[in-house]
Amino acid sequence: MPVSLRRAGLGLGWCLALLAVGAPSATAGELGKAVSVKPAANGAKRLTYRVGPFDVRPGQNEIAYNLISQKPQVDGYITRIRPDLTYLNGRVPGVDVIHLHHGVWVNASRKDATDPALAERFFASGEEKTRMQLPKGYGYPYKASDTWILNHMIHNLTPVPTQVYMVYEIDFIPKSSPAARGIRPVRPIWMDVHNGSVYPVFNAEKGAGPSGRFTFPDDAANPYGGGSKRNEWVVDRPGVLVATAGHLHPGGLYTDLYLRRPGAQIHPARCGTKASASARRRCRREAPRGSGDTAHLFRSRAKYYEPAGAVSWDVSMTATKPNWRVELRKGDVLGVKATYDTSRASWWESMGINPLTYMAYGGRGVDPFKHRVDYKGVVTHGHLPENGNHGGGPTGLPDPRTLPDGADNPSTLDILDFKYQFGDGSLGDAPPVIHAGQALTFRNGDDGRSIYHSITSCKPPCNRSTGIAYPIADGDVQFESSTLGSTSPPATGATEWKTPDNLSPGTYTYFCRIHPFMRGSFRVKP
Ligand SMILES: [Cu+2]
Repeated sequence: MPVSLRRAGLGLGWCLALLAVGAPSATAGELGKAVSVKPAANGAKRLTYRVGPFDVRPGQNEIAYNLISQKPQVDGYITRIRPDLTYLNGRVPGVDVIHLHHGVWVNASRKDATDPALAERFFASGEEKTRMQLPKGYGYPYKASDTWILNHMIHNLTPVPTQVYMVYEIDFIPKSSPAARGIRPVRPIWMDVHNGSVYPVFNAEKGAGPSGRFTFPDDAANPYGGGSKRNEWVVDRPGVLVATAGHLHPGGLYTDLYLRRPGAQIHPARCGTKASASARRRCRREAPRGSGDTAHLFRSRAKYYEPAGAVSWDVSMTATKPNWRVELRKGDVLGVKATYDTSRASWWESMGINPLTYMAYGGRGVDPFKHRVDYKGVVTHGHLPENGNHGGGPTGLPDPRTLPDGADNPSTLDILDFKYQFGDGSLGDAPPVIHAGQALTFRNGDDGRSIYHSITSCKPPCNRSTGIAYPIADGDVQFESSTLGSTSPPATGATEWKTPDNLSPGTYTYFCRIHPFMRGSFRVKP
C-alpha cells in the first residue's frame, strides 16, 4: 500500500477494497493507456481513460477505492475533465438503473488544501456528471510520478448484476509542448459543508427551513454536533480563485460560496452621483454583493431539465464564467452553504459541496469587497440522454389504501431478496396491520454489507412506475429508517428499524431510496 489510508481520504475503521485495476490495451508513450486521443482546445490533447470493468453486484451501493494507472505518462497540465460511466459496450446506463453515486479523483502524492490530513481531492462528480473546465491559461499541474486513487461509489438500483467502466476524459497539455508555456498552475480547494467527513451528508427534511427552503448549515439545529464548523477554510496564502462549481443531490437548488475578511466592509455603491440613468444602473449592477465583512462570491445553481422540477438527477450545475477572478488574502475565510427545496419532499443523505474550486497564485484578482464578482454562471452540460426515464406512469398495481387488511400485527417484517415480507407493493400485497400505539419492526435480511435498504415514506398510492423522478420522499406523514446495512457509512450500521409508534390510523406507503422499485405499505388501526 503506497499511501496511508488516511491520506487516501479514508476514515478510520474502514475496510479497504483496493480492487485489481483492469488492464486496457497497452499504449506506449506519453498518453498512458488512453483508449482514445483527440485534439482539444488551446493545444491540449483530449485523452479518454477508463477504469474497470467493475462488477456491479445486485443492489450494491458501496464505496470502494482503486489505485489508477490510467493517466498520462509525462508531466503537464490538466485543463478539463469529463466523467462518465459506461457498460462494456460503451453504452451509458440509464440513471434509473446504475448511478455513478460519486467518483472522487485523489492525488495521493499531495496534501489536500482544505483538509491536509487527506490526499489532494482534485476532481469529483456525482450522478449529474458535472464537468471541470479551467479558464484558458490555467491548468492543474500533473506529474507522471503522482499516485492517483479513485474513490468511487457505484450504485445498482436493480437486483440485476452488471459490469461497468468508470470513464474520464482529460484535456492534457504536456509540459514539453509549446502550449504549456505561460500556463499558471492551480491548486484544488475542496469546499464542503461537511469537509473531511468520509460520507459528507445531511438531511433536508420536508417542511424544514423558512418558506420551503433549507440551507445547511444555517437552518440546521446543531449542524456540527457541537464540533468546529466544517464548511469554512482559512486561506493559507494569498492567491486568486479562478473557477468554482457546486455539487448537490436531487432537491438541491444552489450552493453559495462566500468570503469573510476580518475587519473588511462591503463598499457601499455610491451610484446616485453618476451622471446618466444608464451609468447609475451600471454602477448598481457592478456593486459588490454581500454584507458587513462577508462578500458573496458565486451561486452555483442547479438547472433542472427534469419536467417535474427539482426532484431528480436530470440537472446540470452552473460553474463560474471563464473571466471570474477573485482575490484571496491570507487569513480570509472561504465558506460554502447549500440550499434545498423542502416544500415537496425530504431529501435524505444530501450533499453540499463545491468540489471544483481552484486557486492560482500570482496574477490579478478582483477584490470582492469593492467590486461585484458573483455574476451568473453557465451550466457545464445540457440534458443527458441517460436521464430519459422519469417514471410516474401507470402500472396497474393496486392502490394499497383500497386493499383488504393483510397480516395482523407481524412482530417483524423482513426485507429479503428486494421484497418486503408483508405488504410488498410490487406484488400488490395487502398491507399488514398494527394498532395505534404499536410499531412495526423492519429488518434488512439481505446481505447488509453491500445491499442496503430504506423505509422512506411516500405519498399514497406510491404505486406508479419507477424512474429518476418517482417515487420521492413526499409522504404527508414523514418517516425514514435511514440506510439499513452493516457497512457504515454509507449505511448506519443498523439493520433493524421500528416505525414511529404514534402514527394515526390510516394506510401508509413507503419505498426504498436505494432501490426505488421496492414499495410497500402498512395500515394502522385504532
Ligand atoms: Cu432497497
